[in-house]
Amino acid sequence: MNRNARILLLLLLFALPGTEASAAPEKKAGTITPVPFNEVTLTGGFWADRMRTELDVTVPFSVSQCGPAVERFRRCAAYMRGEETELPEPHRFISSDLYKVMEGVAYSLMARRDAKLEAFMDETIGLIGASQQADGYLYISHICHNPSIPDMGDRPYSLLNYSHELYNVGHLYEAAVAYCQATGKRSLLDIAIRNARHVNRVFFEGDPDYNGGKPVMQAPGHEEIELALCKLYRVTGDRLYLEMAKRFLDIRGVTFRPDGEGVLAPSYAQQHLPVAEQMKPVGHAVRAAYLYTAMAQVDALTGRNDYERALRSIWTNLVSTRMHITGGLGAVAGMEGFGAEYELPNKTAYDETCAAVGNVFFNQGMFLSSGKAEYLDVAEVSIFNNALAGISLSGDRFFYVNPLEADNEYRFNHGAGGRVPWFGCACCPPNISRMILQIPGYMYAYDNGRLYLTLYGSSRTSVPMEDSAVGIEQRSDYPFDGRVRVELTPEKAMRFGLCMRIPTWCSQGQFMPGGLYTYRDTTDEEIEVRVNGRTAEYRMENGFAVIDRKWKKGDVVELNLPMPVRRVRCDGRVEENVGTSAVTRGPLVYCAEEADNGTVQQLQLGKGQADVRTVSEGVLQGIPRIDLPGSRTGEDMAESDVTVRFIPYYAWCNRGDNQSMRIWIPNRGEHRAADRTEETIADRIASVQASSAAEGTPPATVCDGKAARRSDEDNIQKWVSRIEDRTPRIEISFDRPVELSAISVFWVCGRKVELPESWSVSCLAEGVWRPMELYITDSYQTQPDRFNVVHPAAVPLRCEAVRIEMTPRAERTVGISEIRFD
Ligand code: FUB
Ligand code: ZN
Repeated sequence: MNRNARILLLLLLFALPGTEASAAPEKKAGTITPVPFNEVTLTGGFWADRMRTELDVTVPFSVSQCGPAVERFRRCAAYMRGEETELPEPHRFISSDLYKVMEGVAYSLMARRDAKLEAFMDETIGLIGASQQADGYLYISHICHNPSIPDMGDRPYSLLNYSHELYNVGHLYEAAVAYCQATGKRSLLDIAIRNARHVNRVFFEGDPDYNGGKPVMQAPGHEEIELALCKLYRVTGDRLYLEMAKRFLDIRGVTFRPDGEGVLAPSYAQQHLPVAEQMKPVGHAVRAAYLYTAMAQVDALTGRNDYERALRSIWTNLVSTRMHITGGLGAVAGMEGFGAEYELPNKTAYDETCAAVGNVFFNQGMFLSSGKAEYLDVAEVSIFNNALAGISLSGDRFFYVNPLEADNEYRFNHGAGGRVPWFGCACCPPNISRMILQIPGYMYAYDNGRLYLTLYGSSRTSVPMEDSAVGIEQRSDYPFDGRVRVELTPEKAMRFGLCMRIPTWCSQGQFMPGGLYTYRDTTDEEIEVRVNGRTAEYRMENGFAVIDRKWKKGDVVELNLPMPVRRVRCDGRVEENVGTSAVTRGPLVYCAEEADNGTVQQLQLGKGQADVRTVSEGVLQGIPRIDLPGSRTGEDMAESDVTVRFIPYYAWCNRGDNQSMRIWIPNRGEHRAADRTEETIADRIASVQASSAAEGTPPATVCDGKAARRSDEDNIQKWVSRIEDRTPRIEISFDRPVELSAISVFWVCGRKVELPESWSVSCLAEGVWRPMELYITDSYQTQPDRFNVVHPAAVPLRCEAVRIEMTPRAERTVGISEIRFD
């Protein structure tokens, strides 16, 4: 189909374009329409570079990782045809990762046609369609009658809190909308619509084939379908989907409340209260962010304010007590979620990439329904820091976990201590990828008589204004440079308000809204606004500098947002950061990394001038780095003057793994409360016993605080089982009960010693040994050269002793260099 035919088809399909194509018949007053990302052309600078990497590397790479997920559909389709086939292994949500990759592929096709990628899409859609039941149901493990019953229930929708059935199809809807927009092909959209109608029947009307014909009326454990239904509504104009989204929101915490602990706790999946009554963020951060996004969208689309109070209260609590300076949500590992107020650890911070992406969606939704720039300020911080850190500069290595400090010991990122190509649970890579592809859609927006510049960067677009349009050509090196030049080309001279976002970071003495991160220093550099070369009058409204005038072709607006280097102080209630500073410049958070500084835990930050220069070579080429005066305290406690070099946080760990890195650096000469030596779990170990021990390998070495760097190092301190011991175990007792949130094991391998076939952990609590229930995304890994980390399902886990049981490979022993407790 040629471009014109496609455009015509799209116009017929979708009445009005929004961030996705939009046909919303009604809008809440004040609701703002974004210019869709496929109508904004990136013309250079930061985002054009990232987009190139996306299209050249990330999208094809992600497709190459989808083999197992596609294969499951191939087998399911064969099963549906009644062919003899090996059944797909049960998996709760690997299909959703594939759908997210497909969504990204669709966006990439809007930017650049690619016959190979389109063929991948069409073939995969064929398999998905052939896997779907005639009634619209789509979840491989139940269709193939081989569910893992503890995870999925014994029949469809019987374990909704855990199965992810509706989470998967939510991502399917998003992919379907995107592919139809990209190509005009309805194949995936038809599958999605068939499924959505089926879900409506089963959940809200009653279908004789499900739940004995009674409407299920239960909200899913992992939100996603709600926001996806909003999308489906926007593109089809069919109000049913909006009504479904609202019903799923309104039954949440009402018709069903789990009463367990950990992942089954009522608050874990935001089911503790009706959503309109939830005033603080709780539970799993990705779920929460998707929920809040959907609430903002449903309010906007229904023209109601049902959730406004809750959302404002949740948002305020987030930004003032529970958000890392990187825009990260879900500080607590193990539960992947929100901890207590001001519980914002650095090294053990979880801050899942998906949660940062969800934070962007949520804040974008809040801006669109309120017109307030402060939401974009948070979205921007989240994009440029936590979210972008989730993907390597090369575009094919990823972080799931985004700590604010790394040393060579704590192996964050699910035990890797660095970036990895993909994950067993691969929610994050396609999430950050699809977000980057949509970035142009965050740049411009409009409503009656107003044109908003929301995220700066070199780009070109045309914005509908009244009954005509305004062409815009923007040039800017943002976020590296705060100068923005905009040339307007209205079709005819017309009056409207040009609204330019003035970010919190350059206008309010703090880095972002909420008061958690205030500047230590002041600056007298001022924001400048010029029109056609002359200083212009503007008024501030909702965080935007508004210039109201009659605009004509060729008018040029220049905005200068000064970007001095700023030192940031964290609210004193975040204990770890007392006596430290972070360094920011514009919306970017900077960090010190080992590649430039040696071990960064030895550094202190001094006072004095910053030197900002653009890196001229290597992988960081083109990125401004910052040098600041500081000192190093060596192992002998002697202090020497040094220059501390900082790079943007998003760019860390691109020069080798296992780098030490730090955002919050102790201030030189200041006493740090957090430096007090606190008792650790390791200090409470009373005994270490093993079922056997090879000569010269005493069990106690596994808790001596010294881990090997490589599993096959010959002369490391280790414990090794004896060959005749076929059920080796090691038991660690504590002098009094401890609270565990993670257990990490560093395996040894060598000549006779091999990584175990399998292993497991049991805990002694109140005198009873029980197998430790693992957190959902965890499994007992046996990776060499790194800590293999497992988290209990409910954290913290209180216990008196821990037992690790291992199954050695045939004719081999097992060995451990170190076991660590957090
Ligand atoms: O449960 C699906 C996804 O896996 C979540 O969004 C992530 O946090 C991870 O738990
Ligand atoms: Zn994720």
